[in-house]
Amino acid sequence: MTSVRFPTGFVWGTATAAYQVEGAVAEDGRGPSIWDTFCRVPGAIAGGDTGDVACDHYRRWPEDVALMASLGLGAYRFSVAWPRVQPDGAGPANQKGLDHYRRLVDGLLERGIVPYLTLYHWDLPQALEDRGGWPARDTAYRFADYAAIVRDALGDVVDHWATLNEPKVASHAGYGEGIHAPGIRDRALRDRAAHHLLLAHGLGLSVLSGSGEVGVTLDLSPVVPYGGSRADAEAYDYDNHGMFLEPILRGESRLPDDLVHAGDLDLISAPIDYLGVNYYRPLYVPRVPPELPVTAVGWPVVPSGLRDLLVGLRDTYPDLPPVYITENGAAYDDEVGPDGWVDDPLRVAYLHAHLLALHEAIEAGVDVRGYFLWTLLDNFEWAEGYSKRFGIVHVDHADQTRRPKTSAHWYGQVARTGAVPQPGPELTWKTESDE
Ligand code: IFM
Repeated sequence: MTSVRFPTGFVWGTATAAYQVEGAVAEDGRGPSIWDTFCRVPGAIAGGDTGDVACDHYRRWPEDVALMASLGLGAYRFSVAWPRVQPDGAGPANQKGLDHYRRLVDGLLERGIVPYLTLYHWDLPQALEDRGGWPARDTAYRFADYAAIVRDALGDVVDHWATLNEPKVASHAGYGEGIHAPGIRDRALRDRAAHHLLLAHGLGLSVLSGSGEVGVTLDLSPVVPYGGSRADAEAYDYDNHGMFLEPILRGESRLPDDLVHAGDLDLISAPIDYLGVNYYRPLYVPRVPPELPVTAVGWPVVPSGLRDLLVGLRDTYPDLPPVYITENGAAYDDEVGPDGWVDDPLRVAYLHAHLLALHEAIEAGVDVRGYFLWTLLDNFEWAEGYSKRFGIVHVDHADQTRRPKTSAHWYGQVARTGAVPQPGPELTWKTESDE
C-alpha cells in the first residue's frame, strides 16, 4: 500500500492547553481561575481530580520540548494562562507569569519548533467571574487588555496567534449545561457568554493586528440527523456552529440587539488569517447510530466526517480563510505493558484514517496548512479528570513519568516525512533501543 504525501511546508504539531498540563497553580503569582474553583465543587470532576499538578508542564516543559524535538514535531500549539499574566484578570502584568512563556517559546525556537499561541483556552481568572464572567460585556474588554500584554511581551518571538479555543464549549458547557466551569445552567447567560466571547475575539483581532498570523479555533462537526428530523438537525447545527461561524465569517448574528451592540459584528467579522478547526466526530441528532465504533469517551469514530466538514465549510463559505486542524485525536484506555511499552493501535488507526480523510479534503481543494494532534500528553480532561487519556505520550500521574506510545512514534514519522504510512509492523519507528 502506498503512502499519501502532504504538501511541502505542511505544519505538523501537537496541541495542549494551560490548565490541562501546567499544574503549579499557585506558582509565581498565578491567581485562581474558574477551573480551580470548579474542581472544588463536589461531584463536578470525575474522581475529584483537579489541575493542581496536571502534567507539571510548568516545570517540566524542557523535558517535554525535548520529547517533541526527538519525535521530529515541527510546531507546538499551547495556551497562555490568563491568571498567570493577570492574576486578578485586570491591571498590570505579572512579569513572572510572562517570563515562563518567554522561556517556553525560546526553548521551542531553539529546537526548531514553531510556537502557536492561544490566548484563551477556558481558564478565566476567578476575579472576572466574580464580576459577572463572560455574560458581562466588560470581560471582553478585559480580554483585549490581556491580549495586549501578551502581544507586547511575546510579539517579537511569536508569529502565530489564536484568540480563543472553542468558544462554544466555554459558553454552552460552562454557562448553559453547567458541566464545565463556572458550572452555570442558564440559557440566557449562555447566549450572553457566547456573544461576549465573540466580542473578545473581535477586540483581540484588533489588538493583534500586524503581529503575524492571527485566527480563532472552533470545535466543528458535521451534524447528521439520525432518527430525527432535518429541521431539528439544522437548529442544532446553528446552535453549536452557526452561532459562531456566522458572526465570524459573515458578520451576522441571530442574537438580540440589546446584546449585539452596533459595531460589534464589524469587529467580530474582521478578516482572520486562518480558521482553526477542531474535529473529533460528527454530531448525530438525536442519537448516535449504534453500529459505529466509539472511543473511550463514547465519541463515534468517523474519519470521513473530517473531509465532509472541510469540504462543506469551503462550499458554504466561499471566502473561507486557510484552515489549520488545530485539534484531532482520540481517547483510549491505554496501559503500560510489562516491558514498559504503551501500545495504542486503536489511536494509530484513528490518526491514520483521519489523516487520509484530511488529505482527501486537500485534494478536493480545501486550503489546509497544518495539523495539530490532540494531544501531546495524557492530561486533565476537564470534567473527566485524569480518567481519559488522549495523549500520544503516556503520563504516569503518580510520578510524572512520560512514555511515548506507539502513536507518538508513528506520528513522529508522519511529521518527519510529510507522508502517512500504513500502520503496521513494516514501519521503522520502533528502534532497537526502544525494545
Ligand atoms: O481536551 C479537550 C480540549 O481542551 C478541547 N477540545 C477537545 C479536547 C478533548 O475533549
